Amino acid sequence: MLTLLSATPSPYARKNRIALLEKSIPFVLRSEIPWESSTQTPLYNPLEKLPVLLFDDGRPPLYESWLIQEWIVREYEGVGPRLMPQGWEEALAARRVQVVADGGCDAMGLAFFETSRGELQSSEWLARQLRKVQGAIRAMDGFVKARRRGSDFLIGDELSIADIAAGAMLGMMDMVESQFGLVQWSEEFPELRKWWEWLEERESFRETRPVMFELSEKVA
Ligand SMILES: N[C@@H](CCC(=O)N[C@@H](CS)C(=O)NCC(=O)O)C(=O)O
Repeated sequence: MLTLLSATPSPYARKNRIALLEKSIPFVLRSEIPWESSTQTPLYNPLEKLPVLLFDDGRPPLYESWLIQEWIVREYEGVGPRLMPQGWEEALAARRVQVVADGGCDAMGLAFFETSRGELQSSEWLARQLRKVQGAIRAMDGFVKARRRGSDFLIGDELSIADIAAGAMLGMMDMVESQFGLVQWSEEFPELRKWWEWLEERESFRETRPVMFELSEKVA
């Protein structure tokens, strides 16, 4: 049985959870708070980050959400939706969307912790990260507008790692917009919002909506 170390608000772990659910692969979900001293994450990932995929047959843990996606796609190639376009150009395009989505989440994470630094907060650093967040959202709007005529999905005609990554990033942005007001995107990008809301109705997305937790220890 597979175990996924996850965090309830994590857009990265959400990508892997959605891929596993879409392919109906059974797994145990273990939710952690990777910023707290009680976390088990460093036991499995020297970078101390979630998600981590654990195997029960002695194989070493797999970490980094894009790498776990690649593993799922390859290992379960004939099971359920492919999640990766077959042609090289389209596969590259899907991975490009994922890079932008993950990078947008990285920048938002840095911005979020910067706001907790009180008088040490750097307005330049915060502005830089939020600019990247806006850039990622704008790029996502472009990807949605550029999708193939007649297709709901970002690359080709089927759900892929691109839609999953974009949806997970926008889910994070939605949570941050409503709970912390660090970003506003819904009004500026109505078509993107509509596409994301459509995606969120999919069962695998509904089952994995992000839930914020309280941090009891100082992180930054
Ligand atoms: N590039 C990594 C990012 C993962 C990441 O930042 N995860 C957060 C949780 S949402 C984490 O574990 N942070 C702990 C830390 O940065 O120390 C991936 O895609 O897996």
